[in-house]
Amino acid sequence: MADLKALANAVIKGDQAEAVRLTQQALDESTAPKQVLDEGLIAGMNVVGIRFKANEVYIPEVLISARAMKMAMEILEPELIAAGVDPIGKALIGTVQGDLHDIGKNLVVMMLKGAGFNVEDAGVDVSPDAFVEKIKSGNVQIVGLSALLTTTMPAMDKTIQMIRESGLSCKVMIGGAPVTQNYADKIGADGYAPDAASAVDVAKGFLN
Ligand code: B1M
Repeated sequence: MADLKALANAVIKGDQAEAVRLTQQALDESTAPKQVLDEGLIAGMNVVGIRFKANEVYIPEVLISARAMKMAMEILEPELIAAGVDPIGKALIGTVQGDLHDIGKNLVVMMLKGAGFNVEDAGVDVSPDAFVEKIKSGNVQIVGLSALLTTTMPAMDKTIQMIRESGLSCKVMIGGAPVTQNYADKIGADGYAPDAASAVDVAKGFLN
């Protein structure tokens, strides 16, 4: 019987080799891919998210866990697709125009993937036009904008304006060190998250 608790623990500990081995073992034993995802990988990343929010673990540990999950996902993803398992939502995340900081944005991408979202990473220095184009072509429900510079925060405002003017119905959340809930309210963002784990809560809230 596949040990999905051990798989969750491997993700929590960031043990790549063990996460990959246990994922393969579960699949070899014909465990449903969705069960491997939910009770193994996502369960593990959930714990990491909770501990990160509580300051019990820090960014390096989160990155190591996310990497273990990513490696295991490489084996699991084709099986999930073959089994027709749908992601819980589609998100597009990028760092806004003029801004090259991507460490926080990458964490948000990883945590959302860990929570079962299909995430397109738009990269850095993404113009408002490029965001709109990607939303249109990608059937995106949730857009995440990251900014680390006070000078690039106005690009969030511009991007949201352009999304609204284009009549797109996606929800927009924003985040990044200089960003606040007040700023999110001011520019009409649908949500603000102070960290990557909270970004998952905000994104899930959009689906309800
Ligand atoms: Co830059 N930089 N940097 N930098 N840099 C800061 C941000 C700065 C505070 C340093 C300082 O002066 N004390 C300062 C900004 C000042 C300001 O505007 N308030 C600054 C500056 C000025 C600059 C340059 C202008 C420097 C120069 O060239 N003169 C330049 C700008 C380049 C550009 O973007 N156009 C620049 C360049 C760089 C590097 C390229 C060298 C490098 C970036 C490398 C990279 O990202 N690949 C860099 C770095 C590393 C930093 C610091 C040291 C670290 C940022 C970081 O990665 N933090 C930073 C100082 C600092 O913060 N101590 C600094 C860790 C990361 C996990 O945190 O991104 O905040 P953070 O993400 C958090 C949350 O904010 C949240 O979740 C994450 C954690 O859970 N979050 C979201 C982030 N995005 C989110 C999106 C969401 C939700 C939550 O929803 C969508």
